[in-house]
Amino acid sequence: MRLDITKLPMDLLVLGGLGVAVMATFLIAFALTTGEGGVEGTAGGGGEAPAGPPVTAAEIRAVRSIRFDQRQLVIAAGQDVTIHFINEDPGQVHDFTVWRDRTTSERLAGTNSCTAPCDETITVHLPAGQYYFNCTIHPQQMTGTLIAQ
Ligand SMILES: [Cu+2]
Repeated sequence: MRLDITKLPMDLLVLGGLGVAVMATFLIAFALTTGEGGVEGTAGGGGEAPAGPPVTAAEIRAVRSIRFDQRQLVIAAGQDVTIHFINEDPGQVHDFTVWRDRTTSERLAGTNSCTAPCDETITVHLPAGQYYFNCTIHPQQMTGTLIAQ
């Protein structure tokens, strides 16, 4: 009887400790997720690229009105990467074109242009570095940086 009484609080303590640990993990994971969301929201300021596994399948959207949903796209370097371009800017013609740099003298890859709603897919294979992308229909309004790392 006495043994049971002393044992019970110990078990509860252990369980409680585990519960707190699980809760803490949850909170940390949540905080990290929220933090990343915030960074994405302010993308365009440039700077450090988000860490994580190499991105071999990226997605970028043309959205209302006449803009890309991202100013910076980070992909894996030195391997095939599929870029899925989704045009959801109603009635507008767009494409997604990758250039060596912002002089747009050397075109590296690009989708066909299409009128929303539509989508196109290309595969790129780029050495590590910083590149430039735009929509050739709206080369001033729709631009961004492509980072292969
Ligand atoms: Cu465009």
